[in-house]
Amino acid sequence: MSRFKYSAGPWNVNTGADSYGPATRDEIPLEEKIKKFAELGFSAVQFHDDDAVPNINDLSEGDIKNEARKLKAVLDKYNMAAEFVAPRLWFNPRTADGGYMSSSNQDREYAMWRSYRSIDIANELGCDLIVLWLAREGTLCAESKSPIWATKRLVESIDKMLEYDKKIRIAIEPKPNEPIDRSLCGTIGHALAISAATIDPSRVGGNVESAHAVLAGLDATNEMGFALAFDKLFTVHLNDQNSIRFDQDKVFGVENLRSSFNQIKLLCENDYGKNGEYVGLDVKAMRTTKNEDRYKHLENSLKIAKALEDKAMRFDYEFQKKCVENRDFEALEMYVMNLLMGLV
Ligand code: XLS
Ligand code: MG
Repeated sequence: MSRFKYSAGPWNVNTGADSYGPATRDEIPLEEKIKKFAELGFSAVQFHDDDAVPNINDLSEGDIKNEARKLKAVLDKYNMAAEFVAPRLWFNPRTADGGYMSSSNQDREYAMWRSYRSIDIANELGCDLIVLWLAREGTLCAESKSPIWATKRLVESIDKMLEYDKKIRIAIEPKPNEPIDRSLCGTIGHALAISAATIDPSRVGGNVESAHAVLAGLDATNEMGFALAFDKLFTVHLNDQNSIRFDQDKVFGVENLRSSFNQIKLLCENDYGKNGEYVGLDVKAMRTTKNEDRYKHLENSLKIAKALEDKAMRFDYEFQKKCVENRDFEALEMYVMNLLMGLV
């Protein structure tokens, strides 16, 4: 039995296409993914605006709400909740130079249109959380925009969302680079500074993704802990990452098991989920994975997360206290290794 409610996104089950080659697996209809997520033990689905409402750019505001309502019926059929909606601001030609930080007024307006529609969709799906993964917010050419100007545009855009809907909450998902060269909001510290500058900081927090923290050269547990210290960890994206390179979204725990354990332990210790937060996974299958195995990475991530929950429950806090008093961190570290290796 898990103490958490887990969620996954439809993009977590993809075709395997990457920047270097075409699909290696078939596309799966959304309803089939939702059904399978429910079977695997997930409680909620994470959505991009256009996962929820395909062809969103061609539809009117009314039609978008109608489509979202249809999706809500599908979610209800499988007893699944929607966790959040994230405007996918990195795919459209109008966001080539970013969304909220684009140098073009018109393109910034388009980014706001997508953000308002995401809020409308969230309302129809019965969730109050918008995730902003700021994919193209920053610079490709360092001299192309002022970081001060761009940062202020982000605050302004979030303020507009907060004004548009008095209940909606925003979780910034920081990432230091990729696809942008230099992000302007690369860590949870940046996200919380942005939060503090908005008209309602209580409704702006973060979504810490394990892999993104690694890409920033930081520790995912401490990033999550930093947000928790200010009640700002609105959600998490658990996954794993082999050092500082392209974003890998690996199965949770397969690269940095000790860090993954500490992430789960932190969430357990702080009663994460008490305000309804989900433990989100954001994992990708390897490109080599065949059609018949295309949910395995999600299944495995869930198994590992739950196994680490068990380990966290068994953590010997008395022993830890003694080690800290004696400043015997060698013993403490070895205890953690033994725990993870199944030797205690
Ligand atoms: C990509 C992000 C993305 C967000 C949702 O790196 O992790 O998947 O979580 O927009
Ligand atoms: Mg993510």
